[in-house]
Amino acid sequence: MNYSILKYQHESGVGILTISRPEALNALNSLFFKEFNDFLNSIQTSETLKVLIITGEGKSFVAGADIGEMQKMNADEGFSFSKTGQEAFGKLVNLDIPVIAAVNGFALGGGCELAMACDFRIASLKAKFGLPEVSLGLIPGYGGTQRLSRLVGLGDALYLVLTGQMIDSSEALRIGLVQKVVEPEVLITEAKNIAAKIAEQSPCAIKTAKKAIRKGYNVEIDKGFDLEAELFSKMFENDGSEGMKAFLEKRKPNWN
Ligand code: CO8
Repeated sequence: MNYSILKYQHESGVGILTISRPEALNALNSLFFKEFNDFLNSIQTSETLKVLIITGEGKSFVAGADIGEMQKMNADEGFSFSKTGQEAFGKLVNLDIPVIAAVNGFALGGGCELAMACDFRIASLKAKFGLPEVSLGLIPGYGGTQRLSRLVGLGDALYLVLTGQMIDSSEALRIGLVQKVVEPEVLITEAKNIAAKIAEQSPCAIKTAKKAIRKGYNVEIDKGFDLEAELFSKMFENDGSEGMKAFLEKRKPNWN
């Protein structure tokens, strides 16, 4: 895989994808989406990758969609740029494996939307979050108007989008936009430790738990319970029997 904006390392089941366009604070342009789609296609069939971490190079996670590129667009091009981002982030959400955003700096506009499309977010004390699109005469267009309220509730979503205000990582933690805040120097180590903990578990249980939560979140709760029971029962024909047997035999499980 030869990319100009993305850098990728994979070790012991944990992949780290770094968005590297620091001269523009890692702003998302068309080339990014081309490379990101290629990357997501390439990992979909990986049998060794168990967790993906996404981070940014330099002082920014991602400072938004590329304003210079968007400024030249008409409404049709804007629609298609929005759809490109929504589809790519949708593909990320639908990966079988968990995805952790390790937010090192600015996560603004499309960058905050990318972080929200990950399964959860670990932030450095230096991270800053915001959806400042209204200050550009725009609105969030990569899923932000829909995902933010689902993550933090209606009031905080409306507050953040309508004021365009940037918040620090402590405030992001308070409203539930991030799950953990750490010192900048240990951000990647902490993300790797969490990823390693997940990578130890049954890959089938991890994939199935993610599916139950993600799919169940978008349906009526009774349908979610049905989905859970169906997926739960399938685990008995998979790693469930080995996991419970290993517990009773006081040994480590050998996952399928
Ligand atoms: N796009 C393009 N270039 C950018 C972006 C961006 N989003 N953000 C920063 N840059 C560039 C700057 O222009 C500057 O370039 P140069 O050195 O050539 O002048 C370089 O990065 C460094 O930036 P600054 O000098 O501004 O760095 P500061 O530390 O002074 O400020 C900020 C950092 C506060 C992050 C500031 O750069 C900023 O406000 N950036 C823009 C943030 C923003 O508004 N983001 C939202 C963009 S809109 C969006 O994301 C919509 C998503 C949905 C799209 C739907 C499709 C239609």
